[in-house]
Amino acid sequence: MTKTALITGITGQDGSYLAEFLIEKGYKVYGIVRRSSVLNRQRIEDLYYKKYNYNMDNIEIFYGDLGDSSSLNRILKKTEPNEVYNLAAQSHVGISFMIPEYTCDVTGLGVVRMLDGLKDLGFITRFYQASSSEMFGNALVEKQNEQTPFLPSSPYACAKVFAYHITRIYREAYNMFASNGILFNHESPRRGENFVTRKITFSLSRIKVGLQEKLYLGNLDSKRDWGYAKDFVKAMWLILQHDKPDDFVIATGETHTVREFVEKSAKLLDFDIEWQGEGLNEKGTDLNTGKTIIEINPRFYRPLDVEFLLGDSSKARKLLKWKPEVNFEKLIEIMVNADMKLAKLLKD
Ligand code: NAP
Ligand code: G4F
Repeated sequence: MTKTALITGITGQDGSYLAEFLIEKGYKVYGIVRRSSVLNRQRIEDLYYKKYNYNMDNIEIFYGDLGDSSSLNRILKKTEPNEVYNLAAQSHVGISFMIPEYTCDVTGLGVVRMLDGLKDLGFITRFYQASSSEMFGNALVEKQNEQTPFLPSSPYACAKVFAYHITRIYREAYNMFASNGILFNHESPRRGENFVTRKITFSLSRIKVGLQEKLYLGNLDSKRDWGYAKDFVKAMWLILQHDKPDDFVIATGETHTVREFVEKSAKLLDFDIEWQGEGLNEKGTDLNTGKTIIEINPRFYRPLDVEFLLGDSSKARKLLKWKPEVNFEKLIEIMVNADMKLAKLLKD
């Protein structure tokens, strides 16, 4: 029997890598997409259109929305999936301060809509919830693990804490196989251009070929535990293959500042950055050309930021035998190479 999986958020960074991973494993993948005035299927284009030439044996797409339970129920009923990966969310932390109500609706309540639909249909399905290290907020511990208390610092994180607990509650109350993957930041060439890592590699590459003059950033001293998205989607699958539903932290165990990410990316592109000034007046100048190419713009500061994240994924490493393959340096290299290729194409 072919295993089936339903992915919400299949058009996103993680959804697209997970779809590829599962199809390689022999799954039939169903994906939920939102209606938009311009088709935004770039990340699954190769898979859906080019590789399989609209062949629906491997992948099938349905219109739905996490804000609309009738569409979700209809899709669940029609697909009866063995596994559900709930990846759809308004996933931008900074933007969640601008659209808090919408974020809580989709990122928080959307999860109840999925879980309740599954409960009512009564299928034997394994459910994965995309929980986040943002839930820890500015946790006062050196490394965050499954025991670390949550202290959310944004509407996004607050919605994710709700989603985490409602997943646990459905597991305990209704005996459902519902697990949380508490994933630390993971990046790739498919990362949205307004997340800091991609913004850096995308903008510096464009500056290199003359398509852009400056890169504007916010908090340079914030620290994140950054991994590679392809390594992290494998962990999602392993979480649902475990013998019982449970919650797992997935992280690399290394933390770096945004500033370090800039410096390492710039070096690969032969920029020689010197930092001058402080706070909002800080600037990064390329000593090779004397041009200031990095400036701070207050609009990229958040009303409240998480300054430090560092994950302890010993539980997943022990029980799931998961470990990341790509380290910080290699991740930057992968992203810079992909964005430089793109910038050169755009330039020509
Ligand atoms: P992403 O690239 O922003 O993708 C989000 C996906 O959700 C997109 O496919 C988006 O569709 C879809 N979506 C948004 N609102 C929706 C709605 N109302 N109904 C249906 N679909 C909707 O995010 P990602 O980086 O792949 O992350 C995947 C999940 O993991 C998210 O839940 C995120 O919060 C969580 N997470 C991510 C990280 C990370 O570092 N990447 C870490 C921890 C947790 P469109 O393409 O139409 O916008
Ligand atoms: O890249 P970011 O926007 O990612 P953030 O806020 O850590 O959230 C991402 O990871 C979470 C897991 O921990 C996910 F749950 C979430 O869905 C998302 O995928 O920002 C990282 C850091 C922040 O401290 C931010 O203030 O970079 C800082 N930063 C500095 N300048 C900037 C910028 N962030 C963005 N987006 N843009 C800037 O110009």
